[in-house]
Amino acid sequence: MGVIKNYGHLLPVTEKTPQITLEEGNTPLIYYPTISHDLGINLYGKLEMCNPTGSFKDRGMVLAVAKAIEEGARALICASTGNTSASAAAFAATAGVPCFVLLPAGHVAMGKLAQALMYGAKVIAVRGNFDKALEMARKAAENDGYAIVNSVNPYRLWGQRTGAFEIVDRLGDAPDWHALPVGNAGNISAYFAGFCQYKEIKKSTKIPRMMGFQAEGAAPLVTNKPCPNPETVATAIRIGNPVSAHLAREAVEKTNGEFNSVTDEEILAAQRYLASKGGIFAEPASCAPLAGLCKLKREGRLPSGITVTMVQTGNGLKDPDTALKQVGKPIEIGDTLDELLAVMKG
Ligand code: AN7
Repeated sequence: MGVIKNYGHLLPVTEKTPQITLEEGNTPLIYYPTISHDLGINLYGKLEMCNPTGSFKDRGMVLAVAKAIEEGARALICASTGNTSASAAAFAATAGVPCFVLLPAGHVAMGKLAQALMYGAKVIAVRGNFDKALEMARKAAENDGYAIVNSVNPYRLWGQRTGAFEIVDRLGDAPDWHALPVGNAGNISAYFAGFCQYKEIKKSTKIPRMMGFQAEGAAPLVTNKPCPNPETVATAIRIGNPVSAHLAREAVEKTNGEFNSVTDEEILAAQRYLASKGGIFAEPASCAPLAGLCKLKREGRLPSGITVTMVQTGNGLKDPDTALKQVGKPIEIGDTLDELLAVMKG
């Protein structure tokens, strides 16, 4: 059905809002038996990578694009580390509006770049980082007829609240902890707002501790100051000056949550762990929460028996380069059964 049809009654939707959809949302919430056992918790993954463009961005983008059209926009613009651009380009395509996307040149995963180009967006590579590209996009959007669809657009965060609604609808109540990767800090703010909204209308009895994980080389919310030259293998969260920092801080403070950082090595180890023990191949940024939970476990700061949900924000297939650099090559053999049997015997 999609986010607008499913949850429109809880969102700023009117009869005039175009009913755009790519059937985003309604993603699986899966239980990880092996990893839960290892960590001594009940661990669930919200598979946002199962959205139509392979990331969580579709939930907010559908609403941002629908409202932009409702309000008379003639073109969309965004800056992106990759996933926002893929999502914006896809919804622009289905809605029939032009879309301009600004990407940090050379720092976007291959799959995301392919997506934006295939959906037909005008793709512009900026020789600078994401923060700089976002500044440019915001300025350009001041021109008449352009709608900016980054998470500075409030409808993005409204749409992304629906992830929290679905978790509560599925579990029957909110989890104890909710863990997610933090880049521009929109998603953690949106989930917090969603959990609060659901508690207010008595769909849940509690609000989880909001646990935000950043990459060590791009951790402005942990260090409490902007990071002028963010660097991490998790290019999705290679962001030094998050626009929703104030909202994210509020989410963490009000829930007694925390921001923490994990190294690139920890992120990649978590990516292999999630794939090989959980059966889910998520992109590096999406594995920051699991890396963070493992770190807290090592430090003796992960209470046993709690229910934790983590957001698997993007699909591992978007960034095959990073994956292939970590794992061995296939074992190549000739086309004889003897060679195959020899390999199988080890
Ligand atoms: C896979 O696409 O900012 O903290 O421009 O792609 O809400 O920014 C992506 C962010 C986490 C961080 N995981 O979410 C963009 C962009 C993945 C992401 C984040 C992103 P926010």
